[in-house]
Amino acid sequence: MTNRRNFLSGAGAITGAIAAATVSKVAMAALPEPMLQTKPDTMAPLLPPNGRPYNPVVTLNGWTLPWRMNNGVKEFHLVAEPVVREMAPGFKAHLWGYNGQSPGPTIEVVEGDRVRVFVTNKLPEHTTIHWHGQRLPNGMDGVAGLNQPPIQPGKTFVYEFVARRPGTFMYHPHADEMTQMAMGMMGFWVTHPKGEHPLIDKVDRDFVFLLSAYDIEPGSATPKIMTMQDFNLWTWNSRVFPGIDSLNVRQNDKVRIRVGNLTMTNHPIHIHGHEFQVTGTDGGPIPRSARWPEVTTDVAVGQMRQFEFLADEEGDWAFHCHKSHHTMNAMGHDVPTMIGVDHQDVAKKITRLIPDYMVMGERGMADMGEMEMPIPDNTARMMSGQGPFGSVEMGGMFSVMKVRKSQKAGDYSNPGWFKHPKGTVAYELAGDPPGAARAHGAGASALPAKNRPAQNIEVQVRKPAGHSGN
Ligand SMILES: [Cu+2]
Repeated sequence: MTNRRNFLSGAGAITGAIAAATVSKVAMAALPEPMLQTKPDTMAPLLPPNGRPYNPVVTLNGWTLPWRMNNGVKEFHLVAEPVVREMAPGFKAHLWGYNGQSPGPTIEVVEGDRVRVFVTNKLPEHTTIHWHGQRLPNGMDGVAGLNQPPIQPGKTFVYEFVARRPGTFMYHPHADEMTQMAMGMMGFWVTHPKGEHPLIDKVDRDFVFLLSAYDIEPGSATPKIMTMQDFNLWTWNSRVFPGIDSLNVRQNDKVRIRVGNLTMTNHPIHIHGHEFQVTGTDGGPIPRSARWPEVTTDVAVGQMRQFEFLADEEGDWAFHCHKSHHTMNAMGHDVPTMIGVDHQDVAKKITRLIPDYMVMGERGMADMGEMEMPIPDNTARMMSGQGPFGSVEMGGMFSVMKVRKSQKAGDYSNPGWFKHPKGTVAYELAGDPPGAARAHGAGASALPAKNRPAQNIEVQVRKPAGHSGN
């Protein structure tokens, strides 16, 4: 961060065109230099000069916006602008965002902080920012036309309010929302509790994920903004697997994951190997007596959820949206189901006309993950990501939580793949399998003749011991 020193020393103010008449003289004198994110890597939280009374959140493949104090007010500067977001290696999208990236930087404050946010508009059209979930004066709520005039291109507006309640929040435009959210304009906001809070526990790792969706044709770079439902890219912090960093934790770390959903559909968020409790919603922390254990929690449109667990099982655990189409990237949605269809003969005829023609999907779509078939430039593979045992066959809203005993205190670098203890990995059976029970009349006979097993396996259903039957 070469900008950091300038920022902290207060040097460098925005000049010229952006210095707009809408900002008062007092505010202009204090306008902080806009900070930019230049790479999609996860950035370590910056240390404010006077320390911080909280454990900062980790925005995977993102960052937290630095602030500066001005007479007891925490000042931030957001710049709404076109950005280029690398969604995965080899695939860059042309989006709109804040301070160089989409999503915009995470804003982190403490309950009771007075916050001043300068918002400079470098988009080709007007915008506003709505502070989703916050208690604030009505005129700071950011709905264009209702609470304020829109911020015209080139202008800077000032929002100021007290962060009254601790919790998980988001920010996004409330002007030409359909376009601006389809283009990636959104960010996360976390208000930490002031001191001890009876319902908000201290955690070792605190991850934030903003869910968004895009419709970008394979080979192109700009989202189709009129799309209502048929999105083809499902992203976490505007990244798709294998472009999403892993969640690296030490064994027995207390982990909190905060999720905000600014897509047009719900997402059942699922973690492997552990049970969690939803400890907070958009409205704040949940009373302890009302929490229950889960392994999947649905995050509906416009909602925020935070859930917590003890990461006590070592390993590489999948963490993903459970809608299977949301763990795939562009392509695949218009492909007919070919399972069980023998089209070798047809393929031979087509190959005479089109030499590069490939038979696809006859045995399912897993081949797609392995074939590495040619795809248009600037396109994320539909399902990919290499793991220690081959292709993970995932895309979109998928990552891995890496729980390690050996992770040193304070070191959350990527430990690589899990080394499974001997005898703890599923293995191929040598020899013949034992008989398997199957439902009457189902199974092999439904397959085309050439795919049927040579013989049916004898069905043996045993009653549980001690059960007298009926
Ligand atoms: Cu989903």
